[in-house]
Amino acid sequence: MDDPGPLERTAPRRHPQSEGFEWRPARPEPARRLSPAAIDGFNRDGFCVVRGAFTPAEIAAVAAEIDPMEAAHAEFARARGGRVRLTDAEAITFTLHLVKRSPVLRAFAAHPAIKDIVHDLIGPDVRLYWDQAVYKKTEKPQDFPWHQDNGYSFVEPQQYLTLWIPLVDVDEANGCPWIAPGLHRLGTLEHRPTDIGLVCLDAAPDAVAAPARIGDVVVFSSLAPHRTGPNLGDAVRKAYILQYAPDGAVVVLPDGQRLPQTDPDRQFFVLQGGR
Ligand SMILES: O=C(O)CCC(=O)C(=O)O
Repeated sequence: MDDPGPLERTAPRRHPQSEGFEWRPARPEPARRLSPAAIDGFNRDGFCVVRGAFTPAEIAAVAAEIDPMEAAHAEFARARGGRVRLTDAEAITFTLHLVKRSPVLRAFAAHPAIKDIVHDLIGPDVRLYWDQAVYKKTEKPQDFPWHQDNGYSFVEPQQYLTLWIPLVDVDEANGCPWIAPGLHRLGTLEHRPTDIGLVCLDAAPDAVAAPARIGDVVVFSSLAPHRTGPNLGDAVRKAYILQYAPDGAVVVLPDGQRLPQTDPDRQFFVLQGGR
């Protein structure tokens, strides 16, 4: 029998609000930064990797800014028994909304390379939707399981963009992202809660690893199922995650309420009329 392909084999289930979803391919005319191959790859697989978007000095400055805020967050969690929401101080920490506290990070969120990437994959009017640092510790190696970013809060339009920016070199050994290619075209999937996060797939036989070096950025759709593996290295795996949505995006609550995502302190424009 012919291989049925990734969509049928993993049998993910659609979120009820995503019935009828159709993927709108990115077709920038003209693109500012991404090659035609990167744009085709993004449309086909739900992700691409942009190499050398930032200098090592820029990433070092970002890490120096985040480190003390992450340390304070981990300490806050330890004072509460180690866990706060998804943060487990000795396994994985999620330090949120850093642009509110740091002019350096606020400026980085509108870096020229980022403006080009969001222009090419979203369009001319784009806001920062979310930012967080995710640090994976060595004490308790832990997966962060298969999920879509739109599985956490249901955003309309469902297609927004995650820039996963490594602050250290990452590979399969220290917890780089893995992506299940092609499934973004299904729209938002059903997720079930677990102790370590929401889960939309139990396995993804066609998953591809996205190793990346300092300066690179792993760019994926909010609809691309992804996970990160355990950090089996001997140093903290550090990433800064920036998410961008078209102006006008709303979070849709289960009761149908639509919440605008326009908090000026953290959901500011990075592109308006393409500039
Ligand atoms: O960086 C990680 O280890 C996981 C973070 C992630 O997948 C997310 O924040 O959506």
